[in-house]
Amino acid sequence: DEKKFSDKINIASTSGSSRISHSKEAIKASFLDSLFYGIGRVPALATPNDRYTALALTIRDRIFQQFILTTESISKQDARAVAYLSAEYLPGPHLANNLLNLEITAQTREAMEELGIELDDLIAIEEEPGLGNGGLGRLASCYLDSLATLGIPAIAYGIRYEFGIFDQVIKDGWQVELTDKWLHYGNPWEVVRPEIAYEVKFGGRTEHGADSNGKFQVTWVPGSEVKGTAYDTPILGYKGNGAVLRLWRAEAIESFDFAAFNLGDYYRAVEAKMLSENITKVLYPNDQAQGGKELRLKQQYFFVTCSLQDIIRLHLIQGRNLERLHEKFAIQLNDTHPAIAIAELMRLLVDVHQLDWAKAWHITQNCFAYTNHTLLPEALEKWSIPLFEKVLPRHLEIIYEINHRFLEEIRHQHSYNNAQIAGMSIIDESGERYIRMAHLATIGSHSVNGVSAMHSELLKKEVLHDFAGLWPDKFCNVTNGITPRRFLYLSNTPLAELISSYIGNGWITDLDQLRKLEPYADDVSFQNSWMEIKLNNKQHLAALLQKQTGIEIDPAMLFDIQAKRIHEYKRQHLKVLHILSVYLRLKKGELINFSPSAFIFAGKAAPGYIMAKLLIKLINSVADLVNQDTEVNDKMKVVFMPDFNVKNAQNLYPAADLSEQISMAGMEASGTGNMKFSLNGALTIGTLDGANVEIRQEVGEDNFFLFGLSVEQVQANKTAGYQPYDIYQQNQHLREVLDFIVSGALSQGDTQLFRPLYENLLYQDPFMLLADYQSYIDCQEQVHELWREPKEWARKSILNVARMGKFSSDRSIRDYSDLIWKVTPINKK
Ligand code: RUG
Repeated sequence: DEKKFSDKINIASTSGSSRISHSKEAIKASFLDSLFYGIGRVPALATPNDRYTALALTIRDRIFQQFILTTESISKQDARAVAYLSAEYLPGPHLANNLLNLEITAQTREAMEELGIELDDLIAIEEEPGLGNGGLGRLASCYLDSLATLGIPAIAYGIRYEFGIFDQVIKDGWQVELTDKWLHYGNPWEVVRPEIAYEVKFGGRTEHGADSNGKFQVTWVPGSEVKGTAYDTPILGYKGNGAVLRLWRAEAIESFDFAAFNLGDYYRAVEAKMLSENITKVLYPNDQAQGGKELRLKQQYFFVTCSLQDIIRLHLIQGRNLERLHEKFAIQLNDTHPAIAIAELMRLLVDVHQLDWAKAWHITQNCFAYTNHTLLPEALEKWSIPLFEKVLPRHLEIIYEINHRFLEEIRHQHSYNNAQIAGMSIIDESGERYIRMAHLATIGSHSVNGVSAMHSELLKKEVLHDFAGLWPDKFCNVTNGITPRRFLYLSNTPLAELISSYIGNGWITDLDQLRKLEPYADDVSFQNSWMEIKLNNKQHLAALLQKQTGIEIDPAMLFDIQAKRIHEYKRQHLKVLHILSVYLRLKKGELINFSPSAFIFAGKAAPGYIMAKLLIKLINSVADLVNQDTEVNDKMKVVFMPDFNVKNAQNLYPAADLSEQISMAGMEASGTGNMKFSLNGALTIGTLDGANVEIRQEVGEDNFFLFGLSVEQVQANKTAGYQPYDIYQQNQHLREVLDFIVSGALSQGDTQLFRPLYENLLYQDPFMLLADYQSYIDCQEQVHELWREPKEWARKSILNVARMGKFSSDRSIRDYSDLIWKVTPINKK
């Protein structure tokens, strides 16, 4: 009898029991229990992975202990909760972060030592879940960390991809993709919930008619069905509270294939199972251009319907009225990837739960809020109508109805003209017909936000201009943020400890407190400790890079790092032009004052993005030339760190002197790497793009290296008919650099290899590298001037960190909570 069972248990006293204490002895005992009884291993036969798994299970128990307490408080307080819908997450390795959040790293290290095990060896073997492409997925994970830390009731929904983002290796200078292995040795952090599973329909047709009571009813007769099963990973916040990451895995519905099975067609039955499981097989590896792929649409719908069915179950299970769903849940759409949720919630409310349209629409609009992450036209998701109709016929009808009602409203109540109406319609009818997912998300949400001040303004001016005119109050900005726990405390512990020894450790949960460092910016002894830690971090990175690439770099060099997805708009090739300009000038005996520099790159290119892959080849070709040239290689080195992921990133940020944020103005929605570098004391060289603008405002103009055209100047240049070839002709130095790329010197005499890149720059240059070239080169001279004054450099580095408070994801989550979700933290007793 369930009720009796739950009545008998006092959660608070049970989970506080000494059985699961945080002492060294208890950790040791739990570790051995997990090894023996959790995975059935004796120490003599235990592999490193067994030891890792046993420790992970030991820590997981302690996370659940906190987690159960949070869940109890949430259900008692009946607080409004956030449901975060994101097709991508990049949590990074869990073990070390969980130890930090539980504050048990020291005793766990000792416990392991007493058993003859090095904690760092176990931390090193963890394969991270690469369930995202880059910034968008990592942002979702930072937000989950902050939601948990702040104690805001939250559940994050996503997809349990069997294969996440590919592993990148470099062969002969080229990127080669290998399949991701994150589930290869199991995943001790997750718990499968076979009873939390929902049916998901695809395809087929709809039937319109009266039901047995004469009520008009639409029935969706699907072509196929699969089941989505929940896999939960508890996410612990700093010091205690928890949130859950619930990922859906697609499975076959067994009964569905009985017909085939009974006919003796065993293979067809198994094939159907295989096809079902395909839905969550692999993450699509493009970070910007998406769409057009049937499986991708299926993935999106699959995780959205499972999540919404789950939200409705959680709501009803407590005896609440469905008409008040929006009072209980704030549902955030992370980009348009989950935007089909608008139509799906309408379907669930109207077709399944029989609410009338107006009520359902009220609930839907008040539940959803939409975050836009890009202005790039090719990244704005749209689905061709025939494809969409094939996969989701009922949703197409619902979208038509939403659109019809919306267009009627703007035509009659707001007197919009035909051109405006066509521009705002959910259906793009300018050529082949498409569904514009950003329009659906905007119309179906009560709030739309961009991810930096500048991006939010551009969103209102450009992509969603007419909507912003219609509903000015719907639009707001929430500047992105990063978690200081993982990206300072965990990955740069020596710096974190130095900071705490001067200003206390309040900054860990209140990043604005870093301001207290300002008075020490001129303190020589503080500066020395600061720079000594940086040097140690650089030594550590240099050792890692040597292991990964064989390239040796001197830790005393200026570490100049660009780490992010490889994309033309991010302009890794502008950095290459700078490197080549230095190289050519050093060869001519110029630049006598040049401070030795290590130019470090990291980032993955989408497998189908030819130009981005050629860029990687170019970087590695430059590296080969420079690193082997004894005339210059004590002055400069070039390294491409393979396989940029959270784990590798945690080694890069703490070791950077200079952070490269050099995208063309107006292109980067926000960027978050810019924040991670700066929080670790790197100075930024950057354009006025995305969150760079706000970083510069915060750290002060004098502590930021600014170059390049502004958004307005970019626009003006375009309008005037930008001619990159003229710049090439006028700037002799630039001409030498560009011509060098196709001279064959980088490619064993092959003058064709890099020609596509060269010609693109000379004749199109869509991201205006040539226009920004001289300004960038001049700005780099300023960087080197400052580097020659170590005390000034240290001062600015300290001020950068001291002024980063705004960029904590805790601040972002508070903004979302106050402006959009109207949620408050729970009180934990
Ligand atoms: O490109 C953007 C970054 O500027 C931003 O910082 C990040 C998080 O908001 O999202 C990135 N992004 C945008 N990733 N995918 C998209 C388009 O779907």
